Parts: sequence; C-alpha cells; structure tokens
Amino acid sequence: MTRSGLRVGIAGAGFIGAVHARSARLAGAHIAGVAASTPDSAARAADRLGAAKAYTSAEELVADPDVDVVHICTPNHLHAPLAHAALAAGKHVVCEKPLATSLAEAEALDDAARVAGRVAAVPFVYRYYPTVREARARVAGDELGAVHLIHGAYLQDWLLSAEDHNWRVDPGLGGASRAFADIGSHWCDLAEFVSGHRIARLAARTHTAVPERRDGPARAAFAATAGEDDGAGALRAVATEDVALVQFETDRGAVGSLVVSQVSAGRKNALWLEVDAADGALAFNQEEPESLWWGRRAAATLLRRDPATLSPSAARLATLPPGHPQGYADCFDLFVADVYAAIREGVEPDGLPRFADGVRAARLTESVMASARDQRWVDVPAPVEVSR
Ligand code: SOE
Repeated sequence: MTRSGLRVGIAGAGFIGAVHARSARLAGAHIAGVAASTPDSAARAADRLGAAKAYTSAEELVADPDVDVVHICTPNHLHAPLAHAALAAGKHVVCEKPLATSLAEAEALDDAARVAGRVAAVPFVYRYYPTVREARARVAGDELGAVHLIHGAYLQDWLLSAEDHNWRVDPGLGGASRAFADIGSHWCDLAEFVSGHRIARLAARTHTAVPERRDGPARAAFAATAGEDDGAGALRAVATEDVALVQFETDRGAVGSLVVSQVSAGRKNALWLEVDAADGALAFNQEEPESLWWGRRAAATLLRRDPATLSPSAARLATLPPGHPQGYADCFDLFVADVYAAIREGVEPDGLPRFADGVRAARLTESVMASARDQRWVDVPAPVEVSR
C-alpha cells in the first residue's frame, strides 16, 4: 500500500505527463500505468516513468478497476472523451488545461464530475507559487486599497519559426484558439484568483504572425532543436492565433489589459501579472517567482518568499527555507498533493483549481474568440458559484 493509498493512471506520455507522474509519486501514489499514442510508446513511457504497466490505449486505462485517479495529459481534443469515460468509471480526474475545446464540453464535464461526486481538477498550477498566494492575501486584506488596474502579459517564443509546429497549431487537435486557450487562460485564471475581480467585458484582437508552418513530426513545446527532418514537410496554412491582445473591464470597476504571444523572441515562459490599486501595487513574474514586487508612492520593494514572513495562506505552500528557490515543479507537487488530500480526506484545499475553473477558462476563451471575430466588445457572464 503506498503512502497516499492512491493508484494513478497517466494518459499521455509527453513532457507534461512526466511532470504529473513525478508529482503523483512524490505525493505517495502508485503509478499503476501509462497510456500513450501507441502501445510501443506507452511501453517506453512506462519504463521511463517507472509505471507498473503500459496500457494498449487510454480507454483501457480509464476502465482499469485498479486505478483510482486518472491524469489526462493528452492533446486537447481527447480531454473530454477521456474525462467522461474516467468519471463514468468512478475515477477522480486531473485533466490538463484547456479542460475541453469548447465551453459546452467543459460545462458538461463539470456537471458530470458533480453528478459522479468525484474530485475533478485542472492544473492552473501558477496559483501554487507562494508569492502568488501572498499577493492574493494582500489584495484581499485590503492592504492595497481598491484595485483599479490589472495588466500583464504571457510571452513565449517556442512557436516563433515556420519550422516550429506542434499539435496545438492544428485546430482539430488543439481547438479553435491556440495561444489564448493554451496560456492566456493561465494569465486570466491568475488575474482573477489574485485580484478577486472577474473579467466582465472584453475586447480582443488575435493575430497569426506565422501564416504557414512546415509539416513534420509533432514537436514538444519548447523543443530545443528542430525535428529530425525539418525542411522536408509541406508548408501548411495556419488557422490558429500566435498572438492575442485583450482589454477588459471587471465586475468591480477596474480595467485591464493582456498581451499573449507564442512568437516573442527570447521570452520562454514569461508570465507577468501586475495589480495596481489605490494604496499600492503588486507584480508577479513567473520567471522570478521567489519575490513579489511591491510598489508604493514612497518606495518599491521586493517581498521575498520567506515562510517566516508570508501570510498563512502563502506560508502553507512555502516548503523550503528562504534562499532555496521553489519553482514550477514544486507548484505541480503542491497542486497534486492538494488534489490527493481532497480525494483522501474530503477536504477543500484553499485555491484548488477544479473543473469549474476550467469552465471559466473556456468561457473566457470563447469570449475572446467571439470578440476578435466580430470586432466588438463582448460581455462575459460571471461564473455560477455552485456549492460543493
Ligand atoms: C506550452 O505553451 C505550455 O507548455 C503550456 O501548455 C503550459 O500550460 C504552460 O504552463 C507552459 O507552456
């Protein structure tokens, strides 16, 4: 029996599947098995991840009676069918974002999870930086006063070249929106989580800076080198956006703006969020997560991640002493540990992103795409707060 007593199946053996498997193991789970795009790649992944077995398909995984929790780490178009099958088989589900490739599908999954009475989470893991929780606590504690401006960016460059391609570029696999659904969703989740505001109205513009991309073997995000036969494939027209620009108004009278790009040279995973208020401002930089910029008229300082000085809600996640940096992988570890605590103990871990948050992201994505298509402001309905 493992420490957590949970038996976990990982569907999808790419970069993020390995991240999930590592965090699951650190949370004391037994990795019952892995499914991948083919039985052979599943066998290789099982060896690599130390899983007990390789499934012949993801469908076999979700039906396995010896699996308690399914982590869905496949391309986006498979999220909904696998999550529905896992919930129907009585499993708890961790499904990578975007939860689904349409708002209707995301809402159906959230409903299915509630009916099944299963824990169903989406890894908006940037919530798990202690400095993000500190920013949230200081905004909620009214230390900054009324928020009037929420702004930032999420910039990457891994799709800068026409030689760069990935399943996310294909709307049939990734969904109609790429850059915004993939990373703009993270930023908006964080902006609402930290500020306590909800985006109520938005105007968006999307842009495809690389109009054609060369076909070839799908490359992982951030792949350091081009695929082995790059230059051989045909050039194909691109139907998904590289860039999304969004301006918005919130439900509590603030305004904001967001720049999303996967074609910004030199930017790797540059998520920047600033919350500006009557008595001060806070800024978070995902690439420098050990500190939080705190601005006031008299001075600007850096608040360091130090368990001794953080707010309780932030200190809970500060598992290392100051000066021992916590990073992306630690966020995943903390997220998975919270999911398993919710499963095992029926608790409500503070800030655990659930399927309802995946629905929110889908609604924002649909609003951004409608606004860009019709070149108009779009109202964004507030989420229906459902008690658990
Ligand atoms: C690629 O854009 C990607 O891996 C996203 O899919 C993740 O959600 C993000 O955290 C990092 O970049």
